Amino acid sequence: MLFQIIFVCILLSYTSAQAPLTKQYKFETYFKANWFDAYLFCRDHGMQLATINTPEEHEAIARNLPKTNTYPVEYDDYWLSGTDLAKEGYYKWFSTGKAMSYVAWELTPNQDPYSATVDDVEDCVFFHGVGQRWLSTNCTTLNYFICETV
Ligand SMILES: [Ca+2]
Repeated sequence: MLFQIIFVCILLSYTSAQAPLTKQYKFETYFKANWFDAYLFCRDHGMQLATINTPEEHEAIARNLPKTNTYPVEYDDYWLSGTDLAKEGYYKWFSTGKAMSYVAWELTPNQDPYSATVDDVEDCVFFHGVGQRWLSTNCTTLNYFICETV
């Protein structure tokens, strides 16, 4: 009996540590939606708008991003659930309520690390298909989006 309890505990901790590898994504490319509709669509389908918590999750999305255009701009942009709508400059994952433990912002030349992400217009985070990094833009922009398993 004691052995069984210990085994279950080890199994649970192993499963927890490996959680990012079991996450499944749905790249929604049938239609574009604003950030709010994207969030609602994912929830309505038993999933949540994607979060990226580790470099491995970032790579998994980058590797599997659908090519929706033809060369040279093959990749569109995809909403993630990051936003600073609640508090300017403090980006969190709206799907989980968690602060960003890992970030992969894309900065263009001449932008300092903060000017790109702190304003009251560009409040929602998307995965920039061409740059393979994150940017923020107006939440009413129409984009494809990524749902993930809860
Ligand atoms: Ca903002």
